[in-house]
Amino acid sequence: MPGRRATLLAIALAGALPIAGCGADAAVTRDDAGVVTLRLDEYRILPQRVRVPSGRFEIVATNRGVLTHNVAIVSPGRRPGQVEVQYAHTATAHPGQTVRTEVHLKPGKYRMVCTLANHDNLGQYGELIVG
Ligand SMILES: [Cu+2]
Repeated sequence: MPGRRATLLAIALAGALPIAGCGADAAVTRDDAGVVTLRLDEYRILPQRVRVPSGRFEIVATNRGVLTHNVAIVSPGRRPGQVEVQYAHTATAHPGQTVRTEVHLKPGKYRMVCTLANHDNLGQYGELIVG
């Protein structure tokens, strides 16, 4: 069955390719210079799932929205009233601005959130997987 072989090859190739944007799998989005580039708008952090190798990296976030936004890296498992550990955060980015912060995290799962107003509750968050 030649068709079956081609299908299996296509599946293997799809699995090997990094997926940009908010696909089902977290993409490796750190470039060779150790920079993770994010896009902010109402009310999203894109890509929504980011996977990076452990170690130091830099988050560079550009605000493409019409409101101000930022990005903070916080501990996972947020519940109402629970205090989160904040590992890093950018300055506030006005529309069109790019802000950055350096991060050095142990392997694990973290949340990326906008800490302004109730943007997190409106969906402006993502998942960061380190290691
Ligand atoms: Cu925001």
